[in-house]
Amino acid sequence: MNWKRTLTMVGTLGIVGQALAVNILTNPGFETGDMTGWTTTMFTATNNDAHTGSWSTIDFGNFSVEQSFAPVSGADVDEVSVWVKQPDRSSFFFAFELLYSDSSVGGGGGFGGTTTTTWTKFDFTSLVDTSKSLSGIRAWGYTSGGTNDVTWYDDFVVDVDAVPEPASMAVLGFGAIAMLRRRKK
Ligand SMILES: [Ca+2]
Repeated sequence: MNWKRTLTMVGTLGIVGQALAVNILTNPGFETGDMTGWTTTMFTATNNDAHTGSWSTIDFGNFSVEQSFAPVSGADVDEVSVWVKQPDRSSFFFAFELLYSDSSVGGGGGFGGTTTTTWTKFDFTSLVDTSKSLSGIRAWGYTSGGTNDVTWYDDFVVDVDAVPEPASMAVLGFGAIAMLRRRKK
């Protein structure tokens, strides 16, 4: 090991640390071909349409699909989003809930957009309460008295900062330098 190599390593680790955000959801795009990881009464996996891959989830009516996970600090959440299609409507109408470890529920419904016949991304990151721990998400279909009331979802995302974070990587880097200094003596 020499100084140049060590500094290069520290620099590389810093960049990697910043880029590491991991989707913590199980089966977020339903590519298992079933509802593995999800809790739902009426949503089913289908390969009739998908945003990416071959599979998505679909329901007819006002039912929910949810996934719970080990609580993560809201401050560490980089993105919460999903792709939606509601082809029977002229504007989107669904609810998306953020489930916290203290049993409170955030998020909301009545989202805009007029391209209901194409897959559209909705991002809920700004709704995440950074003072709480997020432990699940829940998305809803709708009922408006129509014939189908179809809601499709695909590619759910709950991106969370992976550990170690950039700050702790920097500490590790300084630790390595300190160790080298000690060795040189
Ligand atoms: Ca998919």
